[in-house]
Amino acid sequence: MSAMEAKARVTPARHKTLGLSDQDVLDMYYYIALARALDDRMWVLQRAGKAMFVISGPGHEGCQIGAMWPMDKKHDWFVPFYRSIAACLVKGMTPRDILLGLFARAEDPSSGGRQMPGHYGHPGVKILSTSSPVGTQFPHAAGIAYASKIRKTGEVTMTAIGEGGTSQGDVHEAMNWAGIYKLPIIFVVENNMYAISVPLHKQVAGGNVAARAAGYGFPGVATDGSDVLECYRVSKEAYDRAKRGDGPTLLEFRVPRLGSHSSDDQQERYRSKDEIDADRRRDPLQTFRIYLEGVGLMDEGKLKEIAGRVKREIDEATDYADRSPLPEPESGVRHLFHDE
Ligand SMILES: Cc1ncc(C[n+]2csc(CCOP(=O)(O)OP(=O)(O)O)c2C)c(N)n1
Ligand SMILES: [Mg+2]
Repeated sequence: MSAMEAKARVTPARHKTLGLSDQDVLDMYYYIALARALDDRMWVLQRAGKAMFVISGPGHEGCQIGAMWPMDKKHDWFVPFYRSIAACLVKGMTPRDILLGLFARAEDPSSGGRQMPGHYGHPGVKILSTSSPVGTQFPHAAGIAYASKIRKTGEVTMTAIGEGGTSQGDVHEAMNWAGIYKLPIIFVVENNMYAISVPLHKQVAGGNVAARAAGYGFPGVATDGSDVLECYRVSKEAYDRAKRGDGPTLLEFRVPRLGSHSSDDQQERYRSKDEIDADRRRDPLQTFRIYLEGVGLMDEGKLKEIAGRVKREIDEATDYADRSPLPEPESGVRHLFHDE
């Protein structure tokens, strides 16, 4: 939605009718701002030669925060993809954890500096490590959800992917399996209309990701990914459904793509200026701020306070990760061979 539509959607305390407190929505905004500032910092560090590669999620933050909000951060599982920064922050990773990965430091919780940046994982907060081949996270997540069901743990699993990744066979096998066994799982597709430079119509037959869920016997819902509260609403429904034992949901969030695919890409080469500008008008950082201002929860002072807090945290995390030691070279083969 655009800024104008965002203004039109400000109804008195829309968040309260969804069961969210004033503090909840302020915290949600804080996480969007934190993820965006972290994203910006990573690009600066890459351009300054401090990091080899960045793949991040500007524009995707609003839907990720809405999706992760209903989850039990300690009990439930998340199987992310490389754009899941905001979701990983809400789940319990810190800016330090993310920047330790960017700098490939020994203390990086995702892989001890062995993986590419953006391959998030954290055993302490039940985030399963991301594999590089897109689509593999779906069967991994379905496997976790199947184990939870057998063990009757009550855990819900959420996984996320881009719309291009849904072309992979793994995705369909996982959804089929999840549908058959009514697994407690939420499949999130963050549709930014491109898979690197390949547009949706050359990647997704039929052009509608959410519609695919019908083939596997569970609901698929398409939502404007720049409307944070609507993303929360559909995610809460999916979460409650999984908890009740009624099975999976496929959530397609149609998100703006504010940046290039990665630091090795330049989207201006294959997208028109008008198209990129139209996406910029749907920035969730802006649309959610408009909502908060509209219901009287945000003003200049509050914005400054949040920006200051975010900057302090990211400066501290950057210094910490920068000073942190690299892995020992001898540790490079750890976990590849059996340790005696
Ligand atoms: C199986 C596989 N094929 C190709 C790649 C290279 N690759 C990495 S990301 C990507 C694009 C994925 O696009 P999409 O799923 O729409 O996610 P987005 O990056 O747009 O968020 C591709 C082709 C890969 N990692 N794995
Ligand atoms: Mg995409």
